[in-house]
Amino acid sequence: LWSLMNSYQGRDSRSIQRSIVNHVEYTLGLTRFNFKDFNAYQATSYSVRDRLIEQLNDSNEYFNSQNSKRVYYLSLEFLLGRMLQNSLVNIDMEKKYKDALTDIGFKLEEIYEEEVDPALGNGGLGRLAACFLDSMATLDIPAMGYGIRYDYGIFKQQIQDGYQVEQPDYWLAKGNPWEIERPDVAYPVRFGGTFTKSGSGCGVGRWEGGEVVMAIAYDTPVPGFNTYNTNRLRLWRSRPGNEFDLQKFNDGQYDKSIMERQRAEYITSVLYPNDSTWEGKQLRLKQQYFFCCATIQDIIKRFKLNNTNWNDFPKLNQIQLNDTHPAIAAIELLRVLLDVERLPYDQAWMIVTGTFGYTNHTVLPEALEKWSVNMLQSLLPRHMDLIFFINQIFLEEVKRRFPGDGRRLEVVSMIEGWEDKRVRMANVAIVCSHHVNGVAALHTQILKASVFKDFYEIFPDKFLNMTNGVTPRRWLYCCNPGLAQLISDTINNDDDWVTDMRMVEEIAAYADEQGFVDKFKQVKVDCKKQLQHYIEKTQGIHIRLDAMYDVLVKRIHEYKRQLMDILYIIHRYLQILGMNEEQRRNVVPRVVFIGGKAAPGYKDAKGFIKLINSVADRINNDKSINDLIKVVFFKNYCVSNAQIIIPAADLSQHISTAGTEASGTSNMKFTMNGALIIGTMDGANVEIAQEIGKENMFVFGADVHEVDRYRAQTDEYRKGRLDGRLRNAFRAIYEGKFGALNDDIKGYLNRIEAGSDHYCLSLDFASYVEAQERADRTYRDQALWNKMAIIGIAKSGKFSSDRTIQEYCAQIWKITPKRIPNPA
Ligand code: 26Y
Repeated sequence: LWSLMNSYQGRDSRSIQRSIVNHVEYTLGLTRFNFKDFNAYQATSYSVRDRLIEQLNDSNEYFNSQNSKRVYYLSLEFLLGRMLQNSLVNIDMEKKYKDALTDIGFKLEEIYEEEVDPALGNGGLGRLAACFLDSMATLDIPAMGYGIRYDYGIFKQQIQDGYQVEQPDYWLAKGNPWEIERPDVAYPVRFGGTFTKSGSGCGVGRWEGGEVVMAIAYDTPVPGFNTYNTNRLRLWRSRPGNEFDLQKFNDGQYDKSIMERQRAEYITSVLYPNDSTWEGKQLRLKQQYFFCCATIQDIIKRFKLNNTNWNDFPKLNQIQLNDTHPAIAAIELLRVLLDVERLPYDQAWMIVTGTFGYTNHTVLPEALEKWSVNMLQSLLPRHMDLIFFINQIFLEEVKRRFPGDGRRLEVVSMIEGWEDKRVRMANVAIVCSHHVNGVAALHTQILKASVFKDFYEIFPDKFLNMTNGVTPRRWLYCCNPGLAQLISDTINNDDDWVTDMRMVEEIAAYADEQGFVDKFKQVKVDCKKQLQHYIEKTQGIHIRLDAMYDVLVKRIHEYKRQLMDILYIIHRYLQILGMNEEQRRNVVPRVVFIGGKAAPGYKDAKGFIKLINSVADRINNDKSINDLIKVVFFKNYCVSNAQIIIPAADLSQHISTAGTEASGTSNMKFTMNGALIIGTMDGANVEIAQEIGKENMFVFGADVHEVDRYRAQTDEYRKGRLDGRLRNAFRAIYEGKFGALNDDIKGYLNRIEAGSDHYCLSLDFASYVEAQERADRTYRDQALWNKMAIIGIAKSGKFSSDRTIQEYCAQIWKITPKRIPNPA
C-alpha cells in the first residue's frame, strides 16, 4: 500500500500523455482515438487536477500534523478566471504539458481557450480575493478561501441596438473539472424558527424550528508558484435538509413537498450583480448567513481535531472579512461559543474579537449594508438578539469614555433609525474585529478622517492600511509571456522576479538602451496584434495597429466617469472635424476602448453604455476623419479578456472623482504591462505616482480637498463655471449628431448643465483635456513614451499582491510562512 501511496504522477511526457488519455477514456467515457479540443481541455484539466489534489492533501495533512495557525479569507465573491494555464504555470509544468500535447496533436494555447471563465464575482473586490488566494499559496501561508458556489456567475453582457442585455452565465453547463464535490463535508444551516433564552445578560438558549438547509462543500485546489504548497478554496452549495416538511409527505402531498425541498437550492443559485448599490434582498441575506454558518462549523471542526483550549482559538485561527458581506460570521461564532459550547460571555467575546479582521472596500454611502432589524429578527432571531446585546455593551463603554457625546453614540451605534430600524453592518464588523483596514493609503486616510472618524477616535490602533496588489503570475507572467521573457532575459535571473516583483526594478537601467527598447516595442506590438485579432473575431471590427490604444475598462459607474471619457471623445471628434489637412496630419490616431458591465438595475450606467455605442456608431462610420479615432465598446469585459486587453494598452484610464475609488487594481495591472496611466489623484493612483514618479503618468484633476470645496458650492456657482468644451459636447448630443438618444441621458446631461455635478465632470474637464493633450505629445515622441512605460514596469514591484499579503500576515494575522517539505 505504501508504494501505491507514494506514486505521484510522473513528470515525463509519456506519463502526462498516459494520464490525459486515461481521463479521456475513464473519466469522460470517450474513445481515446478520437476526441475534440474541448475534451482535450477537460482531460488535461483532470490530469492537472490529479497533481493538485495530491499536493493539496499533502499540504493539509502537514498543517494538521503541525497544528498550524490558519488564515481564512471569507468572501461572497471569488473572480477566479481560467484555471488551466495558471495551474500549469504555478506547478512549473506548462512547457511539459505543451510538448506532451503537441505530440498527440493538440495545441496547448488553443486548449486554454476551451475553458469557461469562472466569474463568481462582480469586479475589483472579487478579483482581489482571487489574487490573494494565489499569493497566500505562493507565500506558503496555511490559508483557505471560503465562499459560495453560485450556479450563475456574473451575467454575460451582450449589446443589442447599443443597449446592454444581460444573459445568464450558467458556467457549470459543461461541468467543472477543477472542483471536487464533497458530499461527506456537509453542515446544517437553520433559518427562522424561535429562540428561547434562559439566564441573564446575553443568556444562553435554544434555537429551534424554522427551516434547515444543508451546505455541501466543493473544493478547488489553489497551487502556489514554485512551491509544493497547495491551498483550498471551499465553496458551499445549498441542498435540501432531511427533516424537511414531513407533515406534507404524511399528508400525501408528495409532489408539493418535493417542490418545497427544491427551494433550498435557490439560496446558492445566483451571484447578485450589484457592486455599488446595496439592496435589502432577503435572499442575499440568506446567502450570507448560509455560507458563514457552514464556514464557522467547518473551522471549529478543524480546530477541534487538535485542540481543546478555546483560548487558543484566536491564536490558531484568523478570519478576514472581505467587506461586510460575510460580517454575520462574527455573530455566528459568538452564538456557537455561547449557546453550543457554553462559554462565558467575556471569554466568547474575547475569542471573537481576537479572530476577525475587516477590510473595507468603499466609502460610497449607497454601498453600505444596512439590514432591516425586522428581517434579521425573523430570519436569525438569536443573531439579532446578540447584536442588540453587544451594541448595548459597546455603547455603555463609549458613554463612559466620551461623556455627554450623544452625537457620537448615535453615529457609532450598530442600530440606525427609530420606526424603520436597521443594522449597520460596517459598525458590527468594526466592533467585532481586532483590525479594520482600507485598501490604499488615501482610502484609509478617508476612513480615519471621515467615514469611520468616530470609531477611529475610539479605537485608534484598530485602523491600518493594506494597499491592494495583484498577482504577477496571472497579470504578467501568464497574460504577457513576451514581456515576462524579456524581463527574465534582461535581469539574468531566471524567473525569480515572479515571486519577488521588486527585482524587476533592474530593468529601469535599460530604459534608454536601444536594444532593450526595441524588444519592448516588439512585445507591445505583438500584444496589440492579439487584441486586434480578438476584436476582429468577436466584434467584427477592424482596428489599425499604428494607433494609440486608449483603454478604459472597469464596472460602469458614475464615479468612475466613463461619461467624462466619452464626452472627451466627442470633443476630440468635433475638433478634428474643424481641422484642415495639415492640422490633421498632426493628430495622433487613437483606438478608444471602453468596456464594462452595468448593474442591471442601474439606469444611468446603462444610459452611458448606449451613449458610448451611439458615439462609436457615428465616429466609426465617418469616412471623413479617416480612422483618426475609432471607438470600440469592449463587450463583456471579464477576467479572460482582461488578460488580452491589458497587455495591449498604450494608455490606460483611471479617472474617478478624487475620493471615490477605494483603490483600483487594474491600474496596477496596466502599469506592470507597460501602459501609461492617465488618472486622478485617487485610490492607489496616488501610490503608483509615488513609486514610478508623477512625471511618468498623466495626472490631472481636482484632489480630494478641491472636490469637497466644489461640492459645497451652490448649483448656481457650478452652473456659471460650466466648461465651454463640455457644453459644446452636450450640444452635439442634443442636436442628434449621435442619433436619437433617450430622454434619460439627456436629462442627466441637463442636470450637469444646471450645476448638479456630484462627480465633478465640469470641474475636471479642462485639466482632463490638457492631460489628454500631454499624452498625445508624449506619444509622438516614441522614445520618451517607451522610456516612461519601462520605468512604470520597473517600479511596479510594490503592487504585487505578495507584498500585500506579507503585510496582512505581519500586521493583522500575525502568521509566518510554513514551508512544507518537498516530497521529491
Ligand atoms: C453590498 C453589495 C451591493 C456590494 C457588492 C459588491 C457592494 C460592493 C461590492 C464590490 C465592491 C468592489 O468591488 N469594490 C472595489 O474593491 C476593490 C478591491 O479592494 C478596489 O480596488 C476598488 O476601488 C473598489 O471599488
